[in-house]
Amino acid sequence: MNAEPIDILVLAPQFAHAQAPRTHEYILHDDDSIAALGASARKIRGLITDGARGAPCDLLEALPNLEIISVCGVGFDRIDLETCRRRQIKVTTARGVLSDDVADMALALTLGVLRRTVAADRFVRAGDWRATHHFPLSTSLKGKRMGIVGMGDIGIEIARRAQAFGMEVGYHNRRVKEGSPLSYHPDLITIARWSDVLVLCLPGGDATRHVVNKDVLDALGPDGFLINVARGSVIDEPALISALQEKRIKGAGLDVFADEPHVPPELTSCDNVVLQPHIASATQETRSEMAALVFRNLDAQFAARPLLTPLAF
Ligand code: 8YV
Repeated sequence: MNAEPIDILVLAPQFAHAQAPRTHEYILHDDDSIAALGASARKIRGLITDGARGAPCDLLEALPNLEIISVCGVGFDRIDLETCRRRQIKVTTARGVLSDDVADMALALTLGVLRRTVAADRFVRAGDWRATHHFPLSTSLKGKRMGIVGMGDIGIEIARRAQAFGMEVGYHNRRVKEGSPLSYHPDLITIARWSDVLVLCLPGGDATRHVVNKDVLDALGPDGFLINVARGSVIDEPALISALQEKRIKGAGLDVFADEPHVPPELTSCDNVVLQPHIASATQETRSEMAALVFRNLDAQFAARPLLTPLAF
């Protein structure tokens, strides 16, 4: 351990207090308001945050000596990158370690909605099996087309899994993935029209806000399903609710919402949706790898070594 402890502000305590190995000694400040930090604010050299909390402008303004933001997640839509660029604050993410679990969740939601496993569980618990002996037929994955929006690390893993289920996979991305054998669709309407299951795993933020709107949902159509493991902000949620209520799409599997943890009652009362509380990366294994990576990046920064997973921006 180096002699001089380094002050770190913690906005994501569940990660910072994990038993992650570290080579520096850190003083972890859990104060969640800038006022509570008081004079300590000047000492803060690192910030641990997550996708939900990010690093807004007013917080960065209050931390004049901040050098690095270590994000416990891959989403950086709530980080004020403009300020980071101007002040040369480095940003690292948990890129790589959570792709498998998030991809698993995309498939779990796909199975939940198409095979209706969650509705069938409710059916058994309610005693309806005994009463009616009949649960309605569901939908096969095999032979269906899955359109993936956002072909990054997570999209690649979703594609591999979907192919193992016998699905045909296509994708939409800002750029064509050179060498990918999957069919490329140049815009959201085109891929929605092509897909039976449209899976969203694109970055959040201003550039993608409400890109899944009424027109995209109508292109997906009455036999189509929507899966979202990206950010709630990418969907126009009221448009999704109308599409579900009016059966203009067949179902949805959602891990993320526009205003978490508030989920509109129109969604919780809807039978053709499966809802999760933003837990795609929330397994013991992945969360401890994410915490370890957070500290490995901080250790690298304070030992003047190259960062492991720097964000290029
Ligand atoms: C985490 C996420 O749930 O990686 C992301 O951006 O949204 C998730 O993996 C989140 O960072 C923890 O709050």
